[in-house]
Amino acid sequence: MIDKQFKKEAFKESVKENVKFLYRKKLEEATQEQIFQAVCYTVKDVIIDNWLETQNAYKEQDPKTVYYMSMEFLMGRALGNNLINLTAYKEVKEALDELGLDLNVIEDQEPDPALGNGGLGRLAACFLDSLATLNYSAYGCGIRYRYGMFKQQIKDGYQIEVPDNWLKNGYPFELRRPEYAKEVHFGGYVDVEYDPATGSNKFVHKGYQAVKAVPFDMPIVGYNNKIVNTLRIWDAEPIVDFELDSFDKGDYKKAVEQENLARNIVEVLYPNDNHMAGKELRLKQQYFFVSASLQAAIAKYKKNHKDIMKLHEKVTFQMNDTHPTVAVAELMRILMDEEGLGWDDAWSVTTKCVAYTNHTIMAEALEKWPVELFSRLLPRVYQIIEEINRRFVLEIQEKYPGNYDKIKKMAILYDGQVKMAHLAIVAGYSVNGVAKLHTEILKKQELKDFYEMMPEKFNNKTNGITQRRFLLHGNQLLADWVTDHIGPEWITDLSQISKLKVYVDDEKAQQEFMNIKYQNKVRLAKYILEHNGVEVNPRSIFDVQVKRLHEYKRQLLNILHVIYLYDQIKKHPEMDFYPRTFIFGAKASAGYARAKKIIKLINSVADVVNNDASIEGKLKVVFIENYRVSNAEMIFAAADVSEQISTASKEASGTGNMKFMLNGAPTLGTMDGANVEIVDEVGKENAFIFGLSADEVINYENNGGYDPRVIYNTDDEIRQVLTELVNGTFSSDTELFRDLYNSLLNQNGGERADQYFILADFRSYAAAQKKVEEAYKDEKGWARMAMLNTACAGKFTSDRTIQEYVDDIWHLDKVYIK
Ligand code: 26Y
Repeated sequence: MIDKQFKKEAFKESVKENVKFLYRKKLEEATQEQIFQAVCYTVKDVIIDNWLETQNAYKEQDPKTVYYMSMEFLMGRALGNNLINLTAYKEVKEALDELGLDLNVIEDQEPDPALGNGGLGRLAACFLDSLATLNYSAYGCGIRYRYGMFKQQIKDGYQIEVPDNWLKNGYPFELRRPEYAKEVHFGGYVDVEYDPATGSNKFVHKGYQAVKAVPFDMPIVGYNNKIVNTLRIWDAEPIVDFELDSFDKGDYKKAVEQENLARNIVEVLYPNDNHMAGKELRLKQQYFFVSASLQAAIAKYKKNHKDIMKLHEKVTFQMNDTHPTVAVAELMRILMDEEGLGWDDAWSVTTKCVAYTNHTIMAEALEKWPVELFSRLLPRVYQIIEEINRRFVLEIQEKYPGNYDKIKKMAILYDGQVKMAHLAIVAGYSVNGVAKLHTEILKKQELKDFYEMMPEKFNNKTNGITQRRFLLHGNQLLADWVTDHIGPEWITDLSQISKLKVYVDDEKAQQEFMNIKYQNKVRLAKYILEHNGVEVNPRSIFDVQVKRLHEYKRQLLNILHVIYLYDQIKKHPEMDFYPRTFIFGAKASAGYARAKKIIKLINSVADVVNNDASIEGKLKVVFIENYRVSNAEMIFAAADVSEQISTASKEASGTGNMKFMLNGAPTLGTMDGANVEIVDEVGKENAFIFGLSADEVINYENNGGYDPRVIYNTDDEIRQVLTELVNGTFSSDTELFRDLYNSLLNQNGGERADQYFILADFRSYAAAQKKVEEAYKDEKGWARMAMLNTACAGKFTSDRTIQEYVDDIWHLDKVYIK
């Protein structure tokens, strides 16, 4: 099904027209960036028609709609993905070829819209793709940050953060919708006024600062189904224009403040992943987009529905972690103060409309706001939270009379803090974790008291990824090969991919599969040479760890093991060693000193190892600068080994693990997050599992930790590796890595020695790595294992995840476009 606009001749004409129209140039005179814009406008033209039709169909069929509320949408580039989902990629590629243009080069002109940090933001993006593809009415609701995730440069081995001005040249796929602007209010105070109309008191918010929220819509194209949904991201504008003469002095000051407030609110994405900083501006961002989104959703509902008490029949709000949880109180406020409902009615509607997804058990990621800050910034909303809390505490007391410990552990307001997770759980009609193990840990540990009190709310939704971006677009060679063998159904029904299992022992298929992997490795090697100046051998094992840098993800374990291998090769030059390339990619939060030190260590080890001629290129270490969605697609396609080595119990799910698996890279990992389910699907003989279990880790933690010094004192090789951190092997400054060294051996304040169990797992990791090497030497065995990973990845499509959300939580209706 090819839209008529994608007939080659028409397409070529349209691109030329757009270049002329936009830039007053002929095609030959245009820059690649200008051609990119022109191509996007041609594509957008097709999308707009489908977008209109979809929204008309929604109006007619009136399906229930999910609003996916998220501070982050890590979309990645849209052009290639849109062409893929319009099933026009190949035609457009050929048409551009005929114009002497290279689609890859044009795609490379697009900035990565990086309005997210990592897993949580990318999950939101995959969900939008699946919702549209599965014919569900959905909005993504977020913030149009002027600056997304920073660009990472590596200078002298250190991370430098460079602002990401992604809107610099204008983003061709967005649409400004000023007619849907909403006002959002901050600060001020609440007055109680007698309302003669109702004969009761009402609460009036006064003396606030106002900001105008202006939506920008981005099209979310479903795969081959004409559906186009909307990602609505909000920009902030000042409400008052500067008409100086119309202001007295007080208003002038206020006007300046409102102008500044608007300018600051959407300025930048906080680059913290799994770490709460507690900044006032962050709470402003949260309330800003939540309030605007709720107002818009309710206005839309009211256009063709009279009874606000039935809101939940047409609308559901999914809160992506606690970041948008102020939605609970804001919805209550709108229902009471603007729609005139009483408390009980408003609560009844709210608790049928909001649901909450938890993405982490890391204590430092839990959002808690000081009451002082919260009540000053959002006085009316805070008042409502107080009342929600008062009623909930009564419920606790009724259920557990005299048990004050329960109140301490579960209250929303406690110790001068607003606990956002508690608010989300109390109001949410569903609370879900993101992998089986994670949900079990929530129920048995982190949220135990809540689970005991309201078990019916808790459920699991194991994460997934979209195969359209991470196989069809990212690995076109493999995608074509899969389609040649089992047909194209896998594109919208990934369970079909299990049909590849019949080929895993077929030698021809094995060779083709591994040959594709080789070509993808050559492509990555070229990228590495261009971007890092390092030559890597595509015949070596590509062992890859790409993800945010965090201590719990244990990049440090990986690099310490590289040092260990280096020592081994130096000590036993004659030893059998299969060439290995260790590839890292990771951004560290700007303020996370230890994470940044780990980046420096990786680069320092790379410098020494890559330049040591005596090891004859057996070992290479590469740190890929500025890891992001666009280069991720290429990296997954080229990986032989997927490093998923978090301390068991710490990684809620992981989604990179699924992308590697789909692209035929076996997992080297701990029994953590979704790794557990990957092993369930592929079999543990087709993965390399090591390390403490989640239970063991939790057990140690509940009993005072463990003593890494015992290992240090008894294992000479481990001691040698650690010593090299501080003896000048990797830096002439022997103090440079002292903090890393100390973190592994010494308790520091409240922080235990080696709190992420790196030494505890080291030997088991090294043994698993040895098994990887042995397995890789067996070419056929490896090909079989790699193919099985692809063939068993069916469960990990976000289409499956979304269908589970629909069946168990959202209950949406399918809509078809004629
Ligand atoms: C509080 C704030 C600073 C904050 C900001 C970002 C807290 C957390 C985050 C991001 C969390 C995140 O990305 N979590 C990841 O979510 C993925 C999708 O569910 C999981 O696969 C992954 O294990 C989890 O770490």
